[in-house]
Amino acid sequence: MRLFQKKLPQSAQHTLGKHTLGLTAAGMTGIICPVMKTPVTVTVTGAAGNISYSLLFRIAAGEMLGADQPVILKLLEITPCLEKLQGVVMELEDCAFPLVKEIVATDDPAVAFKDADWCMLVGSVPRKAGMERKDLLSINGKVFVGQGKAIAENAAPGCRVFVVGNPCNTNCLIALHNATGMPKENFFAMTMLDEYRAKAQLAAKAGVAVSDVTNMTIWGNHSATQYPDFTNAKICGKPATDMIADEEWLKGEFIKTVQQRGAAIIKARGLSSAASAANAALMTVKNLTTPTPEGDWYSVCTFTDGTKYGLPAGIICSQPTRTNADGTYSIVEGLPIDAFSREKIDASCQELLEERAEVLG
Ligand code: NAX
Repeated sequence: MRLFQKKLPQSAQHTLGKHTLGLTAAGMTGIICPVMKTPVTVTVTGAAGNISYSLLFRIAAGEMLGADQPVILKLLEITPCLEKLQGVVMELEDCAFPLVKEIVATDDPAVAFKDADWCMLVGSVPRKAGMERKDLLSINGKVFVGQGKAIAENAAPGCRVFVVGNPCNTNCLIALHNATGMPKENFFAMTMLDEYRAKAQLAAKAGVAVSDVTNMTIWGNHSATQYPDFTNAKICGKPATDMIADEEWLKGEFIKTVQQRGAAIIKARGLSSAASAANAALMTVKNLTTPTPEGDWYSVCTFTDGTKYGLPAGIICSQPTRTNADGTYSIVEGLPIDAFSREKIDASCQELLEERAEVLG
């Protein structure tokens, strides 16, 4: 195990704290520095990868947990990538982010997850040519078994786990099953990028700003079977289907574009989505920690109990979600599901059940 750790000296922390609060000359003017919040520990896996190269700097800048929230960053990588990770740590240091109180970089999950409040599981082994989906599930399954156990054994009470690394729904389910003693409600997987992709497509088609598109649900799996639900989406507060009369486009090209957007980006860029994925990861945590505006919701994958929308129990499935004033979250209930939507949602859930069957045991 190799580990490098940078803890800012007390005096530096003090100075940085004053910068955060905009009190640069407090000592000279006699202004008393307000007490800083207790740092939140954020663990990020796959920390030397593409998504993390955007994600870490935005967390450090306060864009995820707030501009007044200090953070301790714990970064996990596999041993061959530790040198690359050291370079990322050096760049983080060179940003002199006032909110960053400590950076730990390691290849030991027990060290990385120690006292973690948020575990952002970005790292996973990518699918290579000739690899079947079940091969990928099996390789990553082992990673998420180990990480689930290490989180349960080391993380802070109430820690929340958010999986980005693909296949993220099933990786999340594996971590959840191995994190003995942790509440199932504390496990999430990402479909926020798909939600944003869907909103952008609807906005472009309707000729409105993307912020005018609300109530967008991604149902099911973060895969090509996901269903972006235009039937319950709104544009400028009205049903999207009233604002976009082209039903053929909604049922065809729209869904396909959202489902295939990741592949289209790989084709165009030669690399998979990174900055947009980091943005979506950041916004998911922000949504989960901030009360949701009245009347709206967001998409995130959570553990199903089998009582809502006919979704099978025991999978990690994307659903319309709201964060309550007390910090808990609820699934939005009572949305109408027409026959077209039913078929799409069931197909994606079926895929999740198949993935679960493949990794059982
Ligand atoms: P990269 O390959 O650039 O980085 C992944 C990093 O994870 C590598 O540095 C690797 O060394 C590290 N890693 C592998 N196994 C690890 C382990 N056991 N512990 C710690 N680190 C480990 O991929 P990147 O572009 O950053 O994408 C990361 C993951 O996000 C991929 O699985 C990707 O498929 C997934 N995505 C998920 C999305 C979503 O919406 N849920 C969208 C974007 C992205 O495709």
